[in-house]
Amino acid sequence: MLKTMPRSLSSGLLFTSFLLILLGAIVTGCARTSHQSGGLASDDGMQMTLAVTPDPPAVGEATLTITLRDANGDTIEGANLAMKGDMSHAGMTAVIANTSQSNQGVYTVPLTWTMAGDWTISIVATLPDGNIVTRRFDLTVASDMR
Ligand SMILES: [Cu+2]
Repeated sequence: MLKTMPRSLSSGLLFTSFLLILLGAIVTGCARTSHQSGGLASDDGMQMTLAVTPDPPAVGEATLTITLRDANGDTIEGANLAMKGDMSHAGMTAVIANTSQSNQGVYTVPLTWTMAGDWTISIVATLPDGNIVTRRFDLTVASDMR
């Protein structure tokens, strides 16, 4: 059937299909990200949850508590976590934190919210076996009213 179409039309259809597939991938990716805060397992089977104190977050010092579990629900010790907090606007300096200190799979690390607004926290965990688990968490930081 494609053979009977003019060349430009068939390549146009191919390109449209490609765009649709790409769009589908992006939408799926976003949907997956939005579930991360609930600590659901992703494709890799690993579970990473993030808790922030104080909660709700406000400008100033904070503590991130990250829990790592494998596909069996067992806690993962000995991982190295690299965290990056960023906002979507231009000129923002990202906040960086690292830790490899954990207690039964629970990692805590201090961090300072430098600005009120919507933040994205990217966490890259390098597991003892060399596997890497990456998650993103979105949260909103309030201005400090204390
Ligand atoms: Cu900012």
